[in-house]
Amino acid sequence: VVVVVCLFVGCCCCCCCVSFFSSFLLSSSSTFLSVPALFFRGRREGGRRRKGGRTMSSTSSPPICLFTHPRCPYAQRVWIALEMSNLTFTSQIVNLYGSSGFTKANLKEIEKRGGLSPKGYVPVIVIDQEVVRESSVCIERIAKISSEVEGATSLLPKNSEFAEKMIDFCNSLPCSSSSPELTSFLNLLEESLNENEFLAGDTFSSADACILPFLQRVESEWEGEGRKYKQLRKYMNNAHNLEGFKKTVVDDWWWW
Ligand SMILES: N[C@@H](CCC(=O)N[C@@H](CS)C(=O)NCC(=O)O)C(=O)O
Repeated sequence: VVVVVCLFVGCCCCCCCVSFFSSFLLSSSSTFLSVPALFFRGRREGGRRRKGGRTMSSTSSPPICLFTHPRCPYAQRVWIALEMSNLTFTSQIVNLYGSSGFTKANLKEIEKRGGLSPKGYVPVIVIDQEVVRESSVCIERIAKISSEVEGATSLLPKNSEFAEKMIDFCNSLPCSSSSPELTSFLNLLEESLNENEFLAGDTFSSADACILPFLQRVESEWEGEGRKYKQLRKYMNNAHNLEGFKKTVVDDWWWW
């Protein structure tokens, strides 16, 4: 009798539980379904997958305008970065030392509008409403944008610490086609190129964009150097075949 009563009570409890949970599931099914639905919607619309599996946001490119002069190595840095990143941009040549066309005074107006004290030096980039100057700062901004925009080629360096060190070193080089500082700079690059195809890793990065205009200005100095700078020579040969660099090389350039 006890066994029968227990079985009867147990069955009643199970039925109650099943009916309670099934009614709860039905009444709140939209909540249960909406969590994964939201999760997948966010992933599909807000992100794209990188090769390595990391998700990155895919924004559209902001309007970018480069204020430049084709002979300036600092402006060339930014031009190379924009070309190599495949970002869409417009450019305006600044007549730095004359009074016709778009002049230094016009550039200063742009800087003032962006809240900067006017200097009238190129390069300057305007990203949406934001005015940015100093070539290495511009390059850093472009590299970040290139890593976020759908369809752009990321210029973020694999070895960011080395890239930063090399860019700082390049920025502090004395203005001369031969100096002890330049020699140690070139030796460091040569060493890095023994390991990597590009200056700061196995892909073209902000470091290449920053340093190429300077290498281009001194590479003819290596002609009589015998077997020296073997990797650098190879690197420069490859660089001269890159469309994004080729476009920026002019016959008549300024030193830095
Ligand atoms: N440190 C600056 C240097 C820029 C610079 O020196 N630009 C030169 C042309 S290559 C310039 O605009 N000079 C204007 C002038 O001399 O009045 C950068 O990296 O952007």
